[in-house]
Amino acid sequence: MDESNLTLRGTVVEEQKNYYIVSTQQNDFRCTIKGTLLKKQKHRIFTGDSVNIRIINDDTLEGVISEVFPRKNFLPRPPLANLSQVIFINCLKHPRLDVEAIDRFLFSASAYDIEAVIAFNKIDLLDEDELRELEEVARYYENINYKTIYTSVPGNRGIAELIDLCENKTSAFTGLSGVGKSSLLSLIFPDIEFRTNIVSGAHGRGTHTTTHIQLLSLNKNTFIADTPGFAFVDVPTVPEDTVASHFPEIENIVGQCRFNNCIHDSEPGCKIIELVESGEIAPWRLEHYLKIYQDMVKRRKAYL
Ligand SMILES: Nc1nc2c(ncn2[C@@H]2O[C@H](COP(=O)(O)OP(=O)(O)O)[C@@H](O)[C@H]2O)c(=O)[nH]1
Ligand SMILES: [Mg+2]
Ligand SMILES: [Zn+2]
Repeated sequence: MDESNLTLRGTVVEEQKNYYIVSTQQNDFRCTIKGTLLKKQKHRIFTGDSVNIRIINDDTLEGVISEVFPRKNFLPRPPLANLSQVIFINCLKHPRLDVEAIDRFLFSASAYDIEAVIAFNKIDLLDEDELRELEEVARYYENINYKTIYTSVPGNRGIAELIDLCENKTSAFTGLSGVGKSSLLSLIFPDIEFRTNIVSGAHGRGTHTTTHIQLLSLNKNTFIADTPGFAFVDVPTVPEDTVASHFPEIENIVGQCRFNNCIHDSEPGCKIIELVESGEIAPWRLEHYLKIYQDMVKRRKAYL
């Protein structure tokens, strides 16, 4: 068959065994990779990659990926390229809110250079006191410039705002198992069936059912990925002296401690410890920063 000269720009939305699905402004095409590109590119092509494809057959919607554009960012686990943002779904109850998971997520997103949003789902389960407790946590993160959003699947609360937030972007929904990722996606994509988890057991945890990574298109410019429960459980390795730069409220007062190599552990004249004592910095934030810091020291020493 003759190859046409038509080239289209598109986004890889799914990786299959022997081909990729590429979404363009016109159609989705089933694409292989151009041989010379395969040899030239040491790295693979991933879901989220921005590519040019040459149309092989406009009727059967087949093409060949002829060019891969440089990535803006890359999330390794699960592999996703060019994310505009990651939305970390949480809830206060069922499962219980885990601020350490939030802080590890925020650190990772920052280290990967991906915008982070914190969503609090299942607000229908909360009484007034619990809602106030949640708002207090949310306000802390808002004050250090993170975007937060409240949602609940029953009653469709916050769903329009969530969709708005995703418009014209590539987003990944992530979060611990059972927080409601699949349920929220079902509301956004009513025609697609998502398997939802039953939260079970004493720890209120379910098991994740998402195994295949795929970008779902809300429209030609809006893509959303569901990610398995393990996404963001591991933090990436960075030099230990850069860990603080991923904690905005610590980064913000860098240079104000007595010692310029202060790691904000127990040094005298530490401004961060002072701000924790006066209630301006949350104790759990310093604790999670230090935990990641020590982890990075340990990782570096393991390589020596
Ligand atoms: N009450 C309440 N239950 C929810 C909400 N969202 C999800 N669920 C329930 O929580 C459980 C886990 O949801 P699922 O979407 O599978 O979570 P995932 O593991 O993050 O994909 C299911 O039983 C859902 O019906 C919500 O906003 N409110
Ligand atoms: Mg799920
Ligand atoms: Zn300090």
